[in-house]
Amino acid sequence: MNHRWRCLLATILLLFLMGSALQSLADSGPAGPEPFWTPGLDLSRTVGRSTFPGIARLADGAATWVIWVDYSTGAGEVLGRSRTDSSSDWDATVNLSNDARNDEGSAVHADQQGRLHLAWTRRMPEEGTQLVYRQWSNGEWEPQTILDDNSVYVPSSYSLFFCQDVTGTLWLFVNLGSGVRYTRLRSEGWESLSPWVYIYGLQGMGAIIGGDDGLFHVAALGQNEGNMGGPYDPFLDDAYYATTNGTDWSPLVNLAMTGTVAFDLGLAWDGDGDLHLLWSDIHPLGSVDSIKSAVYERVLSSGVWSERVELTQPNVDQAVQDLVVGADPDGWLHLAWSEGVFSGSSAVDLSIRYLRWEGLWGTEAMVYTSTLPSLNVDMALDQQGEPAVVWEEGLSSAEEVYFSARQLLWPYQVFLPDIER
Ligand SMILES: [Ca+2]
Ligand SMILES: [Ca+2]
Ligand SMILES: [Ca+2]
Repeated sequence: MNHRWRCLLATILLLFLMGSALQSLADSGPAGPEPFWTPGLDLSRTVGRSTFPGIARLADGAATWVIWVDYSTGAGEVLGRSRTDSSSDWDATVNLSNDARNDEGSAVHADQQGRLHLAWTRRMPEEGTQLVYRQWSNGEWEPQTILDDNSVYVPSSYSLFFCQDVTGTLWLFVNLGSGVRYTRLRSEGWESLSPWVYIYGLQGMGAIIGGDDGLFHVAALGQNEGNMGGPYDPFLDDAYYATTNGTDWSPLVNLAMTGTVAFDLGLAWDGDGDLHLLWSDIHPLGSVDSIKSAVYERVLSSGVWSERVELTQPNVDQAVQDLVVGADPDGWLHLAWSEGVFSGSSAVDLSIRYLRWEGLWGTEAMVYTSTLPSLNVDMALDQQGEPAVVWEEGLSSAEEVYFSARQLLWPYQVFLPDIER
């Protein structure tokens, strides 16, 4: 076909498409924008396992960072990739740990001053355990700082939680089993870590959030128990709640009780000042206590906890795994989770789903549909309250880190995909 014919055909096609678009606009009247999840983008693309992604958006909206732990060199490394939000163009992957020892358990947080805070655990048998910190500010990563140097090799990486208190001070909580300690960021840097405190009944922190009351509110895993207080399934957990000022802790209260066990936990304040505590139950086949696999919620309003409510739409053989929940600047809540179906005793076809709360929980949306495991979802919200999620995708020997963002598309708008550089 010669050039003139191609130009003519292209012009005819364009006129046809414009006509169709105008016709559909006329048909639908003043249609609003439609929410749309961008196709899952593989951000890691390494030969080894790429796991436990975290996502943070800078407060000024300039960039999004995705951080994960990668095993392509044998020992774990903390890798990161960023996108300038105005261009949707992902920069090359950077190695943020870059150390022969095992770097794992990363946590990332964007503060209101436009900085990123990154912490992780560095371990090596015979060489002990370190808590490593790195800050991104003024457009670059500062050198690594060692916040704690322990000659003991601990059996797993620490669970790390960045959290702001009511005054805006940033805290880093460090959890290992029933032990918790913290450090606070001062103008001269991080304080020395507080001594370990051991919390009766605590089997692991799931989420922590600062409150207007000056306390931190904690969702935690503790012993699975029934009405008589005794254990149902000693190897499974229930969802517990406590408050702390960092040093002193209230007793842990079991919010799950009978009929469910807890696997993953989330916490968020809504715009009315009510606290939502969510947990996932993954064990209907492994526990006499679990009725079904689902995401459950209880809400603390004026000092009273609501009854347990199932948030996920019930599906046949539903298999829910992990979840993440967050609040946007308007006080609406956003929930993303991993859900598939049970096939025999294992969960298959795990996909990523999304639900938002605007006074009531809305209708489930699919973020990413997959026949491979889609797990360990994390989420960040922009100033307009639009979420972006990351998760690990693939078999448990070859996961990659995937990204998808919710966008509002007007009927005549064209989706421009993220670019893999
Ligand atoms: Ca990989
Ligand atoms: Ca390393
Ligand atoms: Ca229970």
